[in-house]
Amino acid sequence: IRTILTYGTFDLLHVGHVNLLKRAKEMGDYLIVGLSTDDFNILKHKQSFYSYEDRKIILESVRYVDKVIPEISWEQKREDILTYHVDTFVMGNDWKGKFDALRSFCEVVYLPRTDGISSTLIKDNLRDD
Ligand code: C2G
Repeated sequence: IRTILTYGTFDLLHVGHVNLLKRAKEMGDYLIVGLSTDDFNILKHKQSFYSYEDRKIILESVRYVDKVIPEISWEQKREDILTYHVDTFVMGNDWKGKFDALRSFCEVVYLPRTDGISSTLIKDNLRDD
């Protein structure tokens, strides 16, 4: 079976995330998501609204997702690819080129982002001030 791997914070799950997960799953049979922990979010200078536990529960409810693992460092991708025998590593194209070094371990694919939606946009528009 073809195993696909992707990473992200996936906060305030929205259609941009779902489109990415859907297209990633369509590239194989089994989709693993490396979900950024709250601590790793700090390293990414990101603050998520939902905790890791809640983001994990929400992600595991998505029909395209088969397994969720914690993303705790920038360096774990290589070992995750080897551990899970990953065939294809997928990210949105805001990361285009950033993970090309992984091409020696598996296929690397950058998919177009979904325009007009982001967790930040949602948060900014919900603010009532
Ligand atoms: N995404 C998308 N369209 C959007 C928003 C997000 O396709 N409108 C994609 C991103 O490109 C990414 C995935 O959805 O592939 C998850 O988005 P984030 O949670 O913002 O991921 P990010 O914080 O970029 O984490 O080690 C990699 C990092 O953990 C990536």
